[in-house]
Amino acid sequence: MKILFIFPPKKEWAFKDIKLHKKIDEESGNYPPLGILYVASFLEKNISNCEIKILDAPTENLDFEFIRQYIKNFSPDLVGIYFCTEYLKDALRVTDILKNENKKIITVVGGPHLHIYPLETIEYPNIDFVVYGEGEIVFYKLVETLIHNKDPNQVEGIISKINRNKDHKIQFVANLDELVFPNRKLLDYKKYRSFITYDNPITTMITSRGCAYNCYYCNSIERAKRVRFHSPEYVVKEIESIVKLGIKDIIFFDENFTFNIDRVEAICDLLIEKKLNIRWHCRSRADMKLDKRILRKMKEAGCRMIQFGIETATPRLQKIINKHLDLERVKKVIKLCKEVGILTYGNFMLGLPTETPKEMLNTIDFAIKLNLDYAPFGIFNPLPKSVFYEKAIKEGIINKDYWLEYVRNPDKPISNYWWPLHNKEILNRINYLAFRKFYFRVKYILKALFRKQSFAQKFWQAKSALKLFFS
Ligand code: B12
Ligand code: SF4
Repeated sequence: MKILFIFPPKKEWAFKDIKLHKKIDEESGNYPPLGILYVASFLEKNISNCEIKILDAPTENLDFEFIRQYIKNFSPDLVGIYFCTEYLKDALRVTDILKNENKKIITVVGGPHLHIYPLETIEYPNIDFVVYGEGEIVFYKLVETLIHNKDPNQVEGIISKINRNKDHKIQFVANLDELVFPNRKLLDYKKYRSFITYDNPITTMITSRGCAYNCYYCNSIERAKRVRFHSPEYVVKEIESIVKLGIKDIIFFDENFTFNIDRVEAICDLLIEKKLNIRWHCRSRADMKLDKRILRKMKEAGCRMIQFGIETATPRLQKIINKHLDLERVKKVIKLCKEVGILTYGNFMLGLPTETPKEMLNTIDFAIKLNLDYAPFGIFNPLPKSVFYEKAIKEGIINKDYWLEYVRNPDKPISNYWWPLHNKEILNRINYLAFRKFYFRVKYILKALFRKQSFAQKFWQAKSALKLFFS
């Protein structure tokens, strides 16, 4: 069986006119489509006689015409397409191209969009199967069933036009170590680059799945999942396989890499013992058990940067978003990171429900005072299926389910993306101000110039900064 996976081109975003974010996104690098890699690699390992290819359109700069031609030449039996809600239109366009070229191609869609809108998606005419949840085992079972001419509608986690009315349950992988390392060789793996790492090429890893928290702005299905971990041995073996590819910079994209400190310590011990000499970034929360001892060990094991979701400097809003970070603790952890030589990155949101312009300005000043190495600021937009969005619809603050309208008809982009009780112009102005105030300071520029980083990276950052400034 010939199987093709497609990460669609990113052409038409759900939001009509958020320009700043789009520009930053374009400048920030490109990351391997890890979800597809996991699914493809599991299949590759467990089923022989399948020819597997992946097209990562954004990284390879492929347009829809290229995809059409590729399908003609490769002539796949089955195509798996990654769906993300904010680029739904592009993903649907890929399914249309596939069926226009050859009605017999089986189209299977998966990814985060299907975690939240599986039934709406199966309504589209050119989609044969939806994979509901984590895809490795479900997709493998589907392919096996198709190869042996059995009934695909019986596979748990598969939604089709025939079985859509059944009671479907989202699928998770119980034991992560039963999975297969993503086979990065299925991609042109040296092409992946990140704006903020020490050097390039980079790759990404997920060493745990799920999340133990419930931030009200979040729509990740992660928040509904039990946290599951890869064992330290599995993680370090995967890292060894990456080092063999000649890649030294790794970003761990786990929601919270430091959730289990004992596991972090065990991973660090193994990395130190094996002298793997890599540089890695991870994401954490400031209220984890990060003390000087563990941070020192992380640094010794190659940790270069920690990303913290701080979101707001207003204690009242920390409660409203159900994050409850103690801002004194945030200051302390950032200070500790600096003392041991780990770079810090803080995410912030502007325009949270009930936030005043003064509070937004205060958050910007807080980020500056923390002296973070990177601090992206985004305008809060209520995400579909997040607690904020659902509640606002119920209470009439948002007067229609515009995400559902968009999901049913993505030809009409979303224009009112911010919290409705805020003024869009003010939000935009504060958002630009945040970037200007944070990044265009003499102190910050000097710090960036002296940051330990490859020369090529510094050059890229300087060029992008100028581009953003003049735009
Ligand atoms: C790393 C990351 C990125 C990276 C890299 C993305 C990439 N190339 O994979 C960058 C920074 C580029 C990025 C960009 C964006 N991201 Co992002 N990102 C993540 C993050 C933190 C991890 C993704 C990951 O690797 N997960 C691990 C893998 C194993 O899980 P997975 O991708 O879901 O894949 C599993 C299943 O979904 C399924 N599956 C996935 N693909 C396919 C394909 C087929 C055919 C099948 C059968 C199954 C299948 O099986 C996989 C294995 O179990 C997630 C949050 C999260 N925890 O998942 C957000 C997340 C995916 N991102 C999100 C968003 C909104 C974006 C942006 C739109 C942000 C923006 N405004 O620009 C862009 C969109 C880019 C795009 N075209 O998709 C949302 C998506 C929400 C949604 N409903 O679609 C998430 C869930 C975060 C959130 N809660 O808001 N992101
Ligand atoms: S935003 Fe909050 S709830 Fe969502 S995945 Fe991250 S930590 Fe969990």
